[in-house]
Amino acid sequence: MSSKDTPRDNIPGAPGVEPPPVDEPTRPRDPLPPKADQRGPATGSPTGQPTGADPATAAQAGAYLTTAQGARLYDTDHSLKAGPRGPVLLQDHHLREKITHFDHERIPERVVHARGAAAHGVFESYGTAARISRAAFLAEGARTPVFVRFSTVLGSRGSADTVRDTRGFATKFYTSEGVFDLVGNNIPVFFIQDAIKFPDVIHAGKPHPDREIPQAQSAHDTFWDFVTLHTEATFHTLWNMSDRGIPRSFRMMEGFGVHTFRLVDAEGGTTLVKFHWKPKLGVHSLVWEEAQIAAGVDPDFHRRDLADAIEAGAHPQWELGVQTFPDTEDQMFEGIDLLDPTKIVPEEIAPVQPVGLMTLDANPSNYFAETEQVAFHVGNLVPGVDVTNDALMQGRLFSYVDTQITRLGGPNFPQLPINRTHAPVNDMLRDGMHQTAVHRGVAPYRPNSLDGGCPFTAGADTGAYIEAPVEVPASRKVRDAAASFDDHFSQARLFWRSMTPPEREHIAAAYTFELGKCYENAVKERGLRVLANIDGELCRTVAAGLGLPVPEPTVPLADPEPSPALSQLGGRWPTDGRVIGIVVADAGQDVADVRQAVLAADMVPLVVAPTGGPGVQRTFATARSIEFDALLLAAAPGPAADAAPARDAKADPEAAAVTDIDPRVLLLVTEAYRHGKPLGAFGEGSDVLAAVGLAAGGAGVVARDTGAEALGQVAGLLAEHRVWDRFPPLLGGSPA
Ligand code: HDE
Repeated sequence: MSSKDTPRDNIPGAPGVEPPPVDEPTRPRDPLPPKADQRGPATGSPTGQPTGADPATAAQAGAYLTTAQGARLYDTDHSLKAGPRGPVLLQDHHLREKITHFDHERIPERVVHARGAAAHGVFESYGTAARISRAAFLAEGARTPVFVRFSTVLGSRGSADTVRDTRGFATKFYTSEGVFDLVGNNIPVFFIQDAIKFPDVIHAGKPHPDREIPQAQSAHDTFWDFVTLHTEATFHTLWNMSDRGIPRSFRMMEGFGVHTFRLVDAEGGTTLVKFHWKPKLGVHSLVWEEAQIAAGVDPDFHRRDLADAIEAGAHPQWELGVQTFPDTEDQMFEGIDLLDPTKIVPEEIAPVQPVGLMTLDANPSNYFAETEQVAFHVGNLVPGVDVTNDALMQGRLFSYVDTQITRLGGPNFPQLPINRTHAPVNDMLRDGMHQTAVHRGVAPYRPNSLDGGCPFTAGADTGAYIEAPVEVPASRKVRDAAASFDDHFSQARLFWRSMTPPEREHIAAAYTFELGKCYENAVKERGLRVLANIDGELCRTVAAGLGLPVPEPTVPLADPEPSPALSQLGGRWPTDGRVIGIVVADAGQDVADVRQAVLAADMVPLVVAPTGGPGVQRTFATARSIEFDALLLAAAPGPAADAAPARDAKADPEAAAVTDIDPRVLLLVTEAYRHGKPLGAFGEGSDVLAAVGLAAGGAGVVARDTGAEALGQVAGLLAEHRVWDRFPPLLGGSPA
């Protein structure tokens, strides 16, 4: 990063490009430029042609307030009235324009995946897939601009980020051959095997239709009623109940195309593939209490994390990889039906082969224009990438365009700047709401002679998208599925058996919590019947929590080989962009050295002091443990002036009575400890550890002479994400 790009004071999150004055500025000047970390969509024309225009031309210009038509205004605070105390005049165009536009600012939110955050980036192809796909973006060295939107599924636009849910991971590749959208999730399987059931699963997961509660949650009767009756949802539900349902960060999630795709090479040869995104930072999760606190304290936790990391220069990266399978007539691999989206192919039997690297390097410059208006579609394919007969995928091919027409107000949404292709467009689609192309000619039809016969159809040699001419199985018309789709439990058991002890604890706790939040006992009992078909110990643990009898399994329980790739534990990963809280005694305490050391390690230091002041990012009143990945204790601050429950309910008077340390600091440390976060003390900071009964040298708790030494230890622990030794196993499990 150049110094021009460095966030102000090295702390991301400044609202604007320059610090504001205290007094309102009155001297006219042009709009400020965007922040260094921000970028808008490329400035192509609505018909996909490069214009070479400066992106600033899409932004507003001029120092003076105007109407939408560009007429300058002298007042925007008073309506035009018949005298200072008189009625408002209908003539007031400015009033009407301002209010009318405001009245229409909202558009319908997405029916699913309404809550999201996005970033711009680039995909660089290794060329390793060129052998199996003729797609230009997979050719060696090809660099393709991308826009990625991450999302939760169930919640409304304003819901919290850290709820237990599947996450969307949708990537728009602006390739030279047209837009390719890889619209995936962070979980490799789905609740249903056929798109016709999508309204059912979503209606069950959304809030109850009578009271419209709970928001953005699966812990309620209708969800569990459905997934326990409709047992093909078992495996996806288990993923949701695992730590995958509560990611630490969008930057630390895997992405999956879910369906099997068909790649087509230059000679027309085909290969079946499953797409995987592998995050360079590893796959990490929150712990449930942390997720719940974050949902209240910082509902924008994931959105902020992504934007801050990019602003701080910690640009997240994912490797795109494919599992490849021969395109055989039965479309099976090692007994696994590749057309069944409720099944994975374990990476141990079909390794993920890297094909390129994606780097997200810029934040959007406007949420609505970009993140909200982006429109993905599973059918946006390019030559070399084709679909399969997966009945879930086939229904999606219809749904995505259809939903945009309502959401984005008509059929011309591909012309919105964020959706514009970078390949020239010559369609025969005309008119419609918000048409921004200015078409020429008189013959938007084929065949024609009046426009010289243009547009012409292309062939394979001129880059046409030609569907792979695969055989369609000769059969009868039926509403049915293959017999292999009836196995709903064996891969759930494979997943359970692949988990380490702490991961199993989290799963058992999640089921106990979610089923425990249901009102109806019948639903809980049915939930236990499903668990009995996954694992006896899991079922017994949850049954004990629910206070219900343990049912017998109704299917034979096999003992499949565990798939270590499914576990999130046991490795060491980069810590770029992780947040370190540094607790000081007062705003004046000099921790410049340790701050610099945190920055030098590509992490973000946040100084936490009793009150605000220069160089302080959080106070004891504003800080909460969930925003820090680890804590450095540089002092043992006494109770601050606001350390009283009347001022701050977190200031537990009982804690204050037994120590002379501010009770909010004690809460910070005990919560961070409970959530498995590394704690490093230096100087008087060791007194805080003693006050909460933690011994230096205990699991993930270190005391050192200097901040640099303590940071070194903490960073080493953070590479494993959490201090897993703090969670002694109660259940069995594969060793980490
Ligand atoms: Fe989607 N899905 N979906 N979905 N989906 C939508 O499209 C749909 C499915 C996914 O950030 C909608 O533009 C059907 C699987 C993501 O804008 C809608 C079925 C997977 C996003 C829709 C599925 C996904 C969506 C809502 C059953 C993972 C957010 C708004 C066959 C592979 C994209 C919109 C973004 C969004 C339909 C199942 C991923 C209604 C009918 C499986 C990441 O068209």
